[in-house]
Amino acid sequence: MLAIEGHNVSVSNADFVMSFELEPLQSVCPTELTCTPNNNSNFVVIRWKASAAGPFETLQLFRNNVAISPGPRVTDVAYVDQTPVQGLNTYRLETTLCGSKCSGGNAVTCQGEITPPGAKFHRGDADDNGKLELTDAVRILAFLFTAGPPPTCADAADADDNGKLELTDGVRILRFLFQGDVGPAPPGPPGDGVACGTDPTPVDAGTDLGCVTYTKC
Ligand SMILES: [Ca+2]
Ligand SMILES: [Ca+2]
Ligand SMILES: [Ca+2]
Repeated sequence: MLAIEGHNVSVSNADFVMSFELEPLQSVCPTELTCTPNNNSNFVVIRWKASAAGPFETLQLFRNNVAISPGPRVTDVAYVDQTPVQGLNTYRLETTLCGSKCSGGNAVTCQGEITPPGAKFHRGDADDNGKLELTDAVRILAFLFTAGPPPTCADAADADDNGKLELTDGVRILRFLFQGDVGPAPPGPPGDGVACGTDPTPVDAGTDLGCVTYTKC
């Protein structure tokens, strides 16, 4: 209830106008946290969007539940983690703004995976079935040209080991299968007793695509 006290008897209700203005509440938490691992150089780029309600009062980034120190500043919207662990890295961003803490279920999280070095695979087996077949070329071409699922072991799909997934990788497999041309690069394709191996052009050469999952070794 609003009461106005005074002695001016000439003032009536009509002399007062009361108006209301509603403003939408803005989230005080960061949003859109993303992690992008770089397997060539073993770092993870973490990005987020700040609150439109203003700069955070505190901001702490965690990796696998351990606070990163020194971490990003309160005004930052990105951070490069130069020392991620091999395997899965789970990042959590906790902040406070206007007295509200964005932690626990309100914190934003994301995951980035750094490929363990030295993962073994068969070159050319893009669909990870332990055989080199037409389907491997199809898997590569479908990924490149029809938005098919990516090969789980990119190094296996990189048939010519040039550090890129391209049309030439599918073509190399097809020519090997049907024309007897030179086969997939070392460690070589499955079959004929060829053993699994690691990528001979590894991380240090800057041409490693990584091999998240290869199950047939
Ligand atoms: Ca295959
Ligand atoms: Ca290639
Ligand atoms: Ca390579």
